[in-house]
Amino acid sequence: MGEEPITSSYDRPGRHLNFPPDFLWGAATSAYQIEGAWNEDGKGASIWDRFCHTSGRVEGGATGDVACDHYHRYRDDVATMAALGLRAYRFSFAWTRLFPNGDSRPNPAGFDFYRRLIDALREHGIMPVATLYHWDLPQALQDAGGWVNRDTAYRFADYAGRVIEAFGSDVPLWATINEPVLIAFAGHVLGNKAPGTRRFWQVLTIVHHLLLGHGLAVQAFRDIAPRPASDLPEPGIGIVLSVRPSYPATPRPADVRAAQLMDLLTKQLYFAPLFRGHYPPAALTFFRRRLIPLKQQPDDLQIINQPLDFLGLNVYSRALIAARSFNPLISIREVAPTGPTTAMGWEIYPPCLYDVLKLAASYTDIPLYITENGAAFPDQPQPDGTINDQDRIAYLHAHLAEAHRAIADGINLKGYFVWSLLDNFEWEEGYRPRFGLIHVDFKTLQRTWKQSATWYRDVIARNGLRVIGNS
Ligand code: IFM
Repeated sequence: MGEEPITSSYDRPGRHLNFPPDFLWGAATSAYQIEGAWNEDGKGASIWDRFCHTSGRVEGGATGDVACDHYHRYRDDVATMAALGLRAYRFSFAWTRLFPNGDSRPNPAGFDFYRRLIDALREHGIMPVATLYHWDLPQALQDAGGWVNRDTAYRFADYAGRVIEAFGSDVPLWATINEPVLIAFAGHVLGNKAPGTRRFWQVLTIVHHLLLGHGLAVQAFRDIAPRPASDLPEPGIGIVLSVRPSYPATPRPADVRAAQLMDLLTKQLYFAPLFRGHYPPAALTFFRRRLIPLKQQPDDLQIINQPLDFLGLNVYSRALIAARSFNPLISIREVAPTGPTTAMGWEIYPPCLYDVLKLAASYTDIPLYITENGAAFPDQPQPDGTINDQDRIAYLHAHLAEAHRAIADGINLKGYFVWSLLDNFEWEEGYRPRFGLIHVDFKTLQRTWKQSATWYRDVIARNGLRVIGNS
C-alpha cells in the first residue's frame, strides 16, 4: 500500500494509485431494482409496478415483483457488503412502501423495513447513503398527472420531509432525485421507462417540476436540520445527475453543433438552474421555437437554486452525436460507438469519467461523488461456479484510474459507488443485463461473488489500485 502523494503519472508499471484516506468506497442499488415484495406488508403500487404489469413494456415480460428479494434477504446482503469492506451503501427508499398512496398516510411496516436496513448497515459500520426518489412514483400520483402536475413537486417534498424526520440522524448523505434527465426523457418522451408516455411537448414542464421538487425537498431538509448520531458526520443533501458527455461524431461543424445541442438539453438544462439559478437561454429558445411551454412561478428558480452539500454523478459512457436534418423536433442523432461496448451497447470510454468531473467542477466546488459507475457484461458462471468477469474488472479499473487522475488534478471527488452491488432488474431490459459485483441466480436467488467483487474488496482494503495488472 503506497503512501505517495496523489499525482497524475499513470504509466509507471506496478505503481499504486492511492486514494485519499477518507475516500468513500461504496456500491449502489435502488429499491425497485432489488427489493421485490412489491405488494407485501402494505406497500402501494408505483408507476414501475404498473409499467411492468402492462404487457409488452419490459423485455421477456420481466417485473420487479421479486427482483433480488432484498426485502427479505437484506440482512445477508448487508453481511455481504461488510465482507466486501464497503464504507458506504447507496440505496433508495420506495415511496410507496412508506406512503402507499403518495399521500400523508404512512405505512408503519415500510418505515420498519428501512429502520432495520439502516440499523443493519450501522451495526456493520457501513454509512447509509439514501436516495429519496429513484423513479418509482406512487401510481396514485401518476393518476393525478404525475410530474406534469406541479402538485407532485409538493407531494415529493412532503414525503421527503417525513422520511428525513424519521431517518435523518442515521443517514449522512441524502440525494433528492436520481437522474432527472432520464425521468423526463426516457419516462415521458421516448416512453421506454415508466410511466411510458410520449409527450415531448410537456418535457420542459416535467424537468421544471422535478427540479422544483428537488429544491422544495432541500428546503424541507434545511428546516428539519437533522442532527447526526454521535458517530456520524453532519447530514448533507444533494442531487444525483446522470451525465453522458456528448462528443461530435465527426469534426463537421453540423456535428459539432449537434453535440453542443445534446449537451445543452441533457446537461446544462439541469446544471444551470441548480447551480446558477437560471435555465440556459439557448435551451429556452430551443423549446420556445418548438412551442414547448415552461410555466413557472416567480420564486421557482430561487427554490431550485438551493445551496447543496454534495453533487452525485452517475457516469457510464459517452455519446457520439451527429446532425440530422429531417426531424423537425430534434436535429440530433446518436451514432454507433467506435470502440468496445458493454452488454448495454454503451461504449467503454473511461476518460468520460474525468470529463464529467471536470464539467461538474466548472459549476460548483462542493464535494462530488461518483454515485454510479459500472458495466453490464454477459457473465457466465464456470462449471465450478466461479464467475471470472475480467471485462468488468478492466472497466472498473480504468474508470477508477480516471477518478484518481481527477483527484490528482485537484477535483473535489470524495467517493465512488459501483453500480451495482447485485445483479438486478435493469428496467425495460429486465434481468438480461447484469451489472452486479455479486451474481444473482434469478431462479434460486442465490448470490455468488464474481471475481470483480473480490477485486473491489482488495481495492478498498488497499485504498487504491495498481496501474498494471488487475488491481
Ligand atoms: O440501473 C440503472 C440505474 O437505475 C440508474 N442509472 C443507470 C443504471 C444502469 O442503467
